[in-house]
Amino acid sequence: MTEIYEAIKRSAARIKEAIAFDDTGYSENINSTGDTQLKLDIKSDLIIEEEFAKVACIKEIVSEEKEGKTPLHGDGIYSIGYDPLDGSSLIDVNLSVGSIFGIYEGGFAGKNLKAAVYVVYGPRVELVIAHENVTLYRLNQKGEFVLIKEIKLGAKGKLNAPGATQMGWEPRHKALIDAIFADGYRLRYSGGMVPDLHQILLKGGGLFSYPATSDVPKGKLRMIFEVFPFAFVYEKAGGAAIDGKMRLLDLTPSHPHDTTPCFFGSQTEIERVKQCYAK
Ligand code: P6P
Repeated sequence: MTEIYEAIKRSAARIKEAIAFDDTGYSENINSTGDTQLKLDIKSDLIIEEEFAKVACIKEIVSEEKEGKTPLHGDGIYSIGYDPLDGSSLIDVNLSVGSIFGIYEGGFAGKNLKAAVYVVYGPRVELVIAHENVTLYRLNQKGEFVLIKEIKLGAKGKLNAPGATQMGWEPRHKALIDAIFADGYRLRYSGGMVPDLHQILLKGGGLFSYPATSDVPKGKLRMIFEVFPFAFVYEKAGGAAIDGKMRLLDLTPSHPHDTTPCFFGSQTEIERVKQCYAK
């Protein structure tokens, strides 16, 4: 697993440079989700694939930017699902974006996730590794990721990150979000999953939601590349992650790009979601 973490660190340092200085324009390509790819999406994906190709324990990879799986090493044991540059459309307004990695053994089901890693490209570049626990690293002037601290979620937080188009929310979802704000929670939502979830983790807790809506009845966020890795991070940090009823890591996608409604948060907030969606 260490070799995988080192490949991710090398990729992060290269992607940081690309974000800072490369062209942020659109390519001619459309990805499997139907998004027009930024040149940076393609470059970030190529960087990660190049670095993972050097790691013998990786059997296959699947990227949000590609339709299917890419085999790497026949004797490898790990399958990696990743989103190379999540929220990349925020780069041209200079907001933080991220890379997300799920490290699976035995296929891309939530139950097979063995570790999760994400990188935040913000005012500073930070990297979080979730294995037995959740640990924060920061890129220093020498290009090294140095250990900062372990991350733990409080039982109850203060931040609320309500995703998706509000006019598409179910009435019970709108009532839940309104009630949480009525309890004094602060709105923290940038439209970038990585910085939004990172902020809740570092600020002690709260709720991030991307529910089923009338326009995306199965949610927008992808199970393998986005949802499962962050569900793993939140659970290892002492929080919880559900689809409204079920634990997210108990789900199995039928297609690599399957999406699901998702709620990540401290235990108290997730209990409120369960009560809301039990009705
Ligand atoms: P909305 C970015 O495009 C992304 O995939 C996630 O990073 C983010 O959480 C979500 O979409 C934002 O979606 O519909 O709230 O703008």
